[in-house]
Amino acid sequence: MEERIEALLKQRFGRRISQCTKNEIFDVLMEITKEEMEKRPRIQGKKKLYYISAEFLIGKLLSNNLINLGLYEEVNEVLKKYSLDLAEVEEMEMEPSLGNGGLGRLAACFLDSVATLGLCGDGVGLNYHYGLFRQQFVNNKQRELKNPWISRDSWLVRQNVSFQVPFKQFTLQSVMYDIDVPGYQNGCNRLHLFDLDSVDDSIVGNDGINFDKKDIRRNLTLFLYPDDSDSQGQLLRIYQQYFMVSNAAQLILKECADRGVDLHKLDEHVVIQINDTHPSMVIPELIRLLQERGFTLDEAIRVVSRTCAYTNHTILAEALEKWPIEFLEQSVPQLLPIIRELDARVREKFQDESVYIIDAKKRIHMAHMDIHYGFSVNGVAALHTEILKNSELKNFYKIYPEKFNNKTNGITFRRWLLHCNPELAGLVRSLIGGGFEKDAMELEKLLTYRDDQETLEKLEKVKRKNKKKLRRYLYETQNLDVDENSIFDVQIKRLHEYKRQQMNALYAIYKYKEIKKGRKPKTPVTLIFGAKAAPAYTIAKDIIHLILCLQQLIAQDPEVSPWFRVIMVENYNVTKASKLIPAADISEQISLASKEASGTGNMKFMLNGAVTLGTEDGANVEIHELVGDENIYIFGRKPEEVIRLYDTEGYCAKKYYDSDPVIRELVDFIVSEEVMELGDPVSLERLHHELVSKDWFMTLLDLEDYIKTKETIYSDYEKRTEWNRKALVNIAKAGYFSSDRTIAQYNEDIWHLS
Ligand code: B1H
Repeated sequence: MEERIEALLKQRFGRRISQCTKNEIFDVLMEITKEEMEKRPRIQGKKKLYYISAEFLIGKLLSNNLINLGLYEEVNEVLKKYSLDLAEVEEMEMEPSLGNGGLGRLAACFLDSVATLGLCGDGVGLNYHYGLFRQQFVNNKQRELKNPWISRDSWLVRQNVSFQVPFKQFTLQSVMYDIDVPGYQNGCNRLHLFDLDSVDDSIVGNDGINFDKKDIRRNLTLFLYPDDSDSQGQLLRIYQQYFMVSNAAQLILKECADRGVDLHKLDEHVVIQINDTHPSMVIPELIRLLQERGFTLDEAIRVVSRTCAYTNHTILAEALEKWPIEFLEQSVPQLLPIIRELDARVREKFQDESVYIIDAKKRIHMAHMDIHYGFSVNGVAALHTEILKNSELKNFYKIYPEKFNNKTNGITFRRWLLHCNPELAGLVRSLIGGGFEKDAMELEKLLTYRDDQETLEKLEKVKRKNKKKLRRYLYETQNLDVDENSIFDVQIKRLHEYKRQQMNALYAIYKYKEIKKGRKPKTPVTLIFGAKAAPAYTIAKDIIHLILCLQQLIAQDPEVSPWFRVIMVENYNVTKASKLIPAADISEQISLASKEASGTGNMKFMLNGAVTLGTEDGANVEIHELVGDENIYIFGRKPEEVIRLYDTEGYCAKKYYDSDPVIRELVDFIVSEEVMELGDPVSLERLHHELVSKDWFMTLLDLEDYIKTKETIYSDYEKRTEWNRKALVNIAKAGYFSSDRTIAQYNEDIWHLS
């Protein structure tokens, strides 16, 4: 390895390792990694999975690829010899932020596990030139900057594959780029990202994220969509989605032709997983392409319906795509006769408007098309799937009970343990051997150490080291000064009202006031946030503004800051997650029960020995069942109660505000002189008004219980041995949340790949 690195550096830069910059070393390591992946066998199989997704939040790849190829240690040793640190070299990589959050990151974890299990399956998506915006804080507000990631060398390899994609006004010619996906100690699959040569990065201003959304040829793959809040954006989104699925469908048919597959038996050779409704147009598009190849409509519908499976990721109405027919008429009219026919067949069979594909307002319900014309519908956590069956999609469940199934989400332990927390991985290995690296369930062996004082102390030491590391990182990157001896209480995820960062902010106000009254915590607390808000989501941005104002208020107050700090990490992304999670003591999972389909951050924290403070929501329910009451802190209204409150319009925020003086004091502090002085009165007033008069996600309902539970958790932290045991049990029970388990279940129940 040393010779190989030396030789390449010499050839490319004419220098020795000791004389090279980290950038140059990164370039060469990327090249070696690419060569190695090239040598790995492509995973083959009679049947192949195509996982189509508008998002693949892959994050930085160098270290993960090295780990999966079994080269990480070797490379690390070579660099160490020259006093270089692989962790610093990997910082040189641009982060591909090709996803918004959990849904995109899940797709990336799944690709890792599909390859690791040796299953033949590729990802298909779009090659966005700019990832999700880069977030900057200016005057305690979020500012959005463009976020390029394709620079110098990249993992993308341009392929000789190109398709004609027909739109109403023009036909576009695509080009395919591939990123290799190496399995852990296994062969490679691929991620195919489609693009256009005509896309023009320069139409975006230097820092801005605004551009002419009508110029499709030049902007089709420029941006990942951070939301779909304006209708011009929506039309562009339809162009993106059709471009994605038409390419996917043509790729599938081309690969079938190459393999000599009889298309009448497509379902024996291909399975398509539709990741949320963003790729749903693949159904009518495949039908259309099969008709072009001589299929009757009946034949085409039959075989496509046996090939496509749909995953639902949310019950939030605003995220369930319903496209106005006229949008498709303007962009992809060729699909409309097919969609109309699909709808007509539904109407013929079922006299129930709620299951129609086209509704009375002439909107196409993408999920409805998936359910009628796919063979599988899955939710992403047990509770979520039950809610789909019993309320959101209950009329579909009545028709097709056999299609519904649950696949609780998972995470790849290669990235979220081995790579992000080498200290912990090392400790675990020394205790139970390396078997857990292939079979995550072996982590349960840790339970034999639950009463072993020495092990519990070692665990605490690992956490301390990780906190120290994070402290240094936050100081170097954001000039933030955190107390490494404090409790790290962390909430990192997209900013959304249903996730209730505002409730955590109200707790911060409570704590601030307590300390002002002289009631100091035994151990200081650092409350850490990280979150991006969709640029057009006003209230979400107001919440960020409040948190940043509180951060400043407390930092400036010498009576409070030694005991309590609020910190908001700028530009939260996959890289930052991998540094924050290993250092966390408390994992905040406080969504309004029934609203978070699954969550996957909750699993990452658990695996790294943080204790969950959460509602009975999403996968928290399953975490609770696994670790038991003693090892988790559950609070708040249960999902059934919340659903009932929505059904009966039984929640009124104003009542809580008026009748409870504690709640009123905390909420009113948002518009107090102290805070208004630091911030923008318009934004703070708007947030205050929202909480008092609307509060769609019932913050005030759970606030009291939340505060009480948080006080309990902080005081329990003082009992060090018991706390460390909770951490140990959480790690030991995390094996279930390996995405290897999730993918094995997808394969067993849905895909049936050999
Ligand atoms: C999830 C989304 C999502 N559910 C629309 N839905 C988007 C919807 O750009 N858009 O229009 C983007 C994303 N994301 C998340 O999926 C759930 O909220 C999480 O609970 C879940 O863990 C994750 C993975 O299943």
